[in-house]
Amino acid sequence: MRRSSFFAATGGAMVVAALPPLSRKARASDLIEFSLTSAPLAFSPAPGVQSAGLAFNGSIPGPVLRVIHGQRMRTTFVNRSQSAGGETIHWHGMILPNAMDGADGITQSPVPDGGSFVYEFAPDPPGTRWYHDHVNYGLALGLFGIIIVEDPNEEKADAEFALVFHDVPRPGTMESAMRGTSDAPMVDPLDSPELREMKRGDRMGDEVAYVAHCINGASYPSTKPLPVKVGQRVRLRILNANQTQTRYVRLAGHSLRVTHADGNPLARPLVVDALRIGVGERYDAWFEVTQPGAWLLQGLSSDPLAYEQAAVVYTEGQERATPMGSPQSLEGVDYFTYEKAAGIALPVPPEGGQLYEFTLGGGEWASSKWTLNGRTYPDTQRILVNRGDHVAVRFKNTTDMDHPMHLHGHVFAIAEIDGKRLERPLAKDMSLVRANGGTLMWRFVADSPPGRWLLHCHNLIHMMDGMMTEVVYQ
Ligand SMILES: [Cu+2]
Repeated sequence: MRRSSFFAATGGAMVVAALPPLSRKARASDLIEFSLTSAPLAFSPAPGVQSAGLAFNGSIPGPVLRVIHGQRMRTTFVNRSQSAGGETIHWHGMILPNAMDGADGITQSPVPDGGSFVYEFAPDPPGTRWYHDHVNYGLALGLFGIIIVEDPNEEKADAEFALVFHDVPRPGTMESAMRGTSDAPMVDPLDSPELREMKRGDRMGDEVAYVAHCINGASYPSTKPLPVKVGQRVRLRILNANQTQTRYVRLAGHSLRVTHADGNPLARPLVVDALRIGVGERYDAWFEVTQPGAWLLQGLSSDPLAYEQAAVVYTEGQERATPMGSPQSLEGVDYFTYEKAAGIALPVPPEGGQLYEFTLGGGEWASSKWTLNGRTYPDTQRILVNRGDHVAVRFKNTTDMDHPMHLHGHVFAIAEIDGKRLERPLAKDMSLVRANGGTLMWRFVADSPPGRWLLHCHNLIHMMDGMMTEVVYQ
């Protein structure tokens, strides 16, 4: 007999309460049902900032969905967004039937306003994944959330928090960035490789201006604090849902023990001072509370508004203490990189197989083209595979921006960076390819369900301006 259990994913303000463990009833169910409704949401992420967004179930980010690996999940999506182009839900980082992938115009038609669609699959692999709209600007306006696929065999934390870093775009800024005429500056923190590679007089044209920097939908000091206790080992599941920018994340007074990259376990945890999280990436980072106090968890940048992207971590009785913060700089900060990570805990795809090479280009001033080998989607070269093929994809970035490259429906291994082979490849579904000549190579086995799987830059501007292709199972 199949048992089923229904959770109304509730709306309202997102509370950074420690994530509750699943109820006994939910654990005993074979099938978990969720309901997600998209609709316009007027919200104020910071004092004086009014924003017209789109939300799942009335909150930005949408509710944290949680299932146990092995359970099936059925999600009824109802679109009340009033968007002309419709919406879909993409399950980012999941290996799932192609028809459930939510790729607009590829695996399904967009769900029109007033329509609905049922997504059903067994979420795999376990880890911190996310879900988001895959049509036009829906993602930038707020249609995203974290989904946790719990691995029952994993080390348990004493407390766990899901944190979405996202930023609210200034109205019209996405459109001007797509035309390549944006006046928004780059805002990476001082001493970041991104900022160091900027040349004098660089006119970006492609940056998006943000009016508020949020953690779970609010700016500091309105962010919900994270209550912890002395002696706890705390697990943070962090998503960068910003559409265009890398985030450096630091917790003052603590190092972070990174155990998972994009939800996939590292062979060995890596202890760092800060995370470096590209667009769409997730990291699981742990810390220990060894003494009473109050500390800021911050997203670092050179943007004067950046102080707003922070939340207080405090022990009982320290609610009113002035929290310890970190400088808005990376000088002397040991931050996470793919090269430092101890690598994959999954079988490493063997070397060899078909190699595909893509030069990442475009992004000239006043141009609305971002390209793969000089072409924009849908005229880009496809990767044609037969099930079981070994595939290698090498990117060469000739532009002056990093590109967060993403593949739907697969976990790949980052096998080589800037021509250097990684001793232990890193299992990911996102990968930042360094600007100004950087190269990066993926290896994967084409053993996902057959279909058409998008491969694209997850910078929303670059994706919509053409930096996209498909892996097609023949
Ligand atoms: Cu890009």
